[in-house]
Amino acid sequence: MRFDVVTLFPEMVLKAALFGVTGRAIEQGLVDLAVWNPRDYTLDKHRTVDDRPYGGGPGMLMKYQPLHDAVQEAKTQRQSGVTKVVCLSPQGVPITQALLAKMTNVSQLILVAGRYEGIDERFIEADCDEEWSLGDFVISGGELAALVVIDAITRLLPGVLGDQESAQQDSYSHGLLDYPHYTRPEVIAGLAVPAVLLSGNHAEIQRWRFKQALGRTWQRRPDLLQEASLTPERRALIIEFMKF
Ligand code: 9D3
Repeated sequence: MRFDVVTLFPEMVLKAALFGVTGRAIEQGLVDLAVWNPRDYTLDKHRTVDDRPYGGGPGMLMKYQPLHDAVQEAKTQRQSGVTKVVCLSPQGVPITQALLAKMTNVSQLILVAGRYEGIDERFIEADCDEEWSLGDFVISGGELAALVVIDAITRLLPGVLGDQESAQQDSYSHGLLDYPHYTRPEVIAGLAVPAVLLSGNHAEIQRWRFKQALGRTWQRRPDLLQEASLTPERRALIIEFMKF
């Protein structure tokens, strides 16, 4: 899969992507990453990428033409298959694992990172297929969001994770938060590893972990527990969890 990021801070995206899982995927040729700076597509001597909003108000907007030309240049690098253009902005639909999973069959994903107060709406209407957000909080631009998207999609591509990690990913598609994890030593700051994890009883360990996953989801993310998925068996486990 090929990622193209249109950004005023290309080195921020390139450098960060070279770490860890994404860096390895790029080295192995499973992922290609290129960056395009709209400033390189300006036509005036001051290389202007921003302008004032019609109707007034604070801040500046990203101009249409440099963004449009940068995206067109990225499209000339198109592989066989589908190209999608996604704009990252606070007004986008919130990114979910399901949304990202749908993108694994796209061969070129062009991610447009906004800066300033926003982007001329005609660019979003005429040039973008989708508009995505990280969630309901404010960050300073779309670059970190583009990196999040690249990381999360790369992890889903065949051959990127080891067999064990991939299988684990499958088993967490049950939509619950993870259970707590412990490693050596057995006691830290007076806190002991739960006895069941030392028992060697794998059925009991599985039941305890599932109870923890359900209980923590109920406590912290009740929005993830749709009424439908709360079987009588699961309700009983949550009630058992509540007793601690
Ligand atoms: C005053 C209105 N603000 C919009 C909520 C202004 C504004 C804040 C932050 C305009 C642009 C930005 C830059 N943010 C992004 O480009 C961004 C973002 C975000 O701020 N939150 C969550 N997801 C994303 S994706 C891109």
